[in-house]
Amino acid sequence: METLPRPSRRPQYGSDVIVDMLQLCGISYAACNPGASFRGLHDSIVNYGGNRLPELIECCHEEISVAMAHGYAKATGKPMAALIHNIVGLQHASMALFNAWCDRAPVLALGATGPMDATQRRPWIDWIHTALVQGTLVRDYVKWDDQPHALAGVPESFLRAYRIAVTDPQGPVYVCYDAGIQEDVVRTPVLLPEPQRYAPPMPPQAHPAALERAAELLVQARYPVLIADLAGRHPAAVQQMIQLAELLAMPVIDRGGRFNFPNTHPLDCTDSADPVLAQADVVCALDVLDLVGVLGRVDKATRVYTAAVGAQTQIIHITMGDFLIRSWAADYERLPAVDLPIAADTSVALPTLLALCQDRLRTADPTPRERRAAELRVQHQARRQQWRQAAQAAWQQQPIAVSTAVAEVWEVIKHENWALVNNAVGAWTRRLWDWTQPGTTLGGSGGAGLGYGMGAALGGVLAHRNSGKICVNLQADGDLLFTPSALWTAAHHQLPLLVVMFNNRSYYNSEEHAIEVARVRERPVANAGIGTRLDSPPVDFAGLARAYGLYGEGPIEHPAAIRPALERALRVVKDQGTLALVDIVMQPR
Ligand SMILES: Cc1ncc(C[n+]2csc(CCOP(=O)(O)OP(=O)(O)O)c2C)c(N)n1
Ligand SMILES: [Mg+2]
Repeated sequence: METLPRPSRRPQYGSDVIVDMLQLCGISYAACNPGASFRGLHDSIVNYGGNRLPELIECCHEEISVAMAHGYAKATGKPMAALIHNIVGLQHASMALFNAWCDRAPVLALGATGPMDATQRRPWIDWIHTALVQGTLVRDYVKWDDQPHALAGVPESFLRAYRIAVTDPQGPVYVCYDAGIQEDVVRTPVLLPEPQRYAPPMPPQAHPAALERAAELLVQARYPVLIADLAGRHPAAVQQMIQLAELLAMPVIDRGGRFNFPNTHPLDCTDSADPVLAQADVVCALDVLDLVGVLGRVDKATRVYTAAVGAQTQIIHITMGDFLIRSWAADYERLPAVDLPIAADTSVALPTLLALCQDRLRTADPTPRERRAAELRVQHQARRQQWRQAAQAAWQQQPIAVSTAVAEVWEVIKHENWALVNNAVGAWTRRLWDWTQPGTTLGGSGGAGLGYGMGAALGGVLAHRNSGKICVNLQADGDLLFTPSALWTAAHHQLPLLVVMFNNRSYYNSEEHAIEVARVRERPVANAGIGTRLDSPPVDFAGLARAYGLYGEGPIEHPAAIRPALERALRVVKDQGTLALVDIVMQPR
């Protein structure tokens, strides 16, 4: 746990103590939309803390504040705070908290309420904005919520919240501060704890016998397959997965909750999961959120599930997932059949598993593994080649093909030190770009709640602030229309970000469902665009960026116009250190 020296200043008000705790825990940023319920905390951050540790990041919607903290947490592994105004702010924040929850991302949501002493409330507003207990609104999708009753309990409550958020499986926490507690004068000195003595527990190792069994299964396997989802949240685990896969010549399927495996690696089989799974006799899953979903396919129209693996395939799953289950949302997914369930932190279990496999293979004949590795390498190269050819073949198409836009962005950023901080275009980036380093991508929203992209991307930018990294957001149109005012935050705080609009002028996912249903019911497909398309009128996203004082280009409708526009936008990002947006109108998928 990274902690800082105790503040030398003396807290005068309750909210000063909260700032001391934020500083002690090394919280760099607090995103907020303002509100009277935390006016005490606001004053303490800017005047007592000097707007450092944390620095306020002003947002125009609480959903953006939390999405920023969500993206930041994934990019840094550390939580940042989101300050949330009583009941109303919390209702706006709830969607983004749900995303962070499903994505197992640590977010420090700090709310405010009251005063709980009813005699201190102003008429009307303080009453309608007070709830008993406010945290119940989000209790089902935060790991913990609290509302300290008195100032003396604030430090411990804060430490507990921090610790719970960052302990695996990670997740958001919500702590609500009574306006009265924030604004009261400190009469009795509050003892500040030493945070390092309250650090999160060391991550757990797997049961030794279970790891032995896993190693045995893997080395005996005819065709073992590795599937990873959140394991890459520990950057060290990426190298461990590479070593394990190379040792066993295992094809790897990266589910992409975090960056797990380089797409340039010859064992990466992410885009041919089904043929690989069909051959698997042993599957080793690492922190996979929806294992049943990976191991089979559901027909979109009929909802019938077909397994992609054979009934005899042995499944190993190393995960801490069993320790974070709630009843309200079914984000625990379908109960998977697992032959060897192992509760452990993957980054601790993997080196041991690797060593056990190495031991067992010391005298084994390497030929079958070498042969498999060679086959997989050829298949991998062929697939990458096919994708490049497919993109080239589609290059001239108008409307612009998604692959064209993805390929053009790659040409512009490939020599930069880049990070993909939001990726709304699915598979094509993985197919055409080189993803080699941990952290080059951050994964998705987790909860599939729209409005995530721009806020999360800006959280990624905050994480890489002053690092020289070029942050890229491949942004969907419908998603941005939920939270467009995130652009104002980017402008206000000078957050450099290359935004490329993948603008299909549609809530296309929904349009696609409408097409599917109409087809099955033999009704007119032509009506699928009613209530789903965004083309009448088309949104001028470049104009939207300009309205917030930012650089915007587009709409771009010709393939040849993409690259020069991207190059101009990149110059703005680099030279002016601000956000620049290029709006590309393209095919739906
Ligand atoms: C808050 C919220 N409202 C509605 C939906 C339902 N929904 C899922 S995908 C989708 C369309 C998304 O459109 P866009 O972001 O433009 O992406 P596209 O599918 O067009 O690529 C909608 C409306 C949702 N997931 N979240
Ligand atoms: Mg769209």
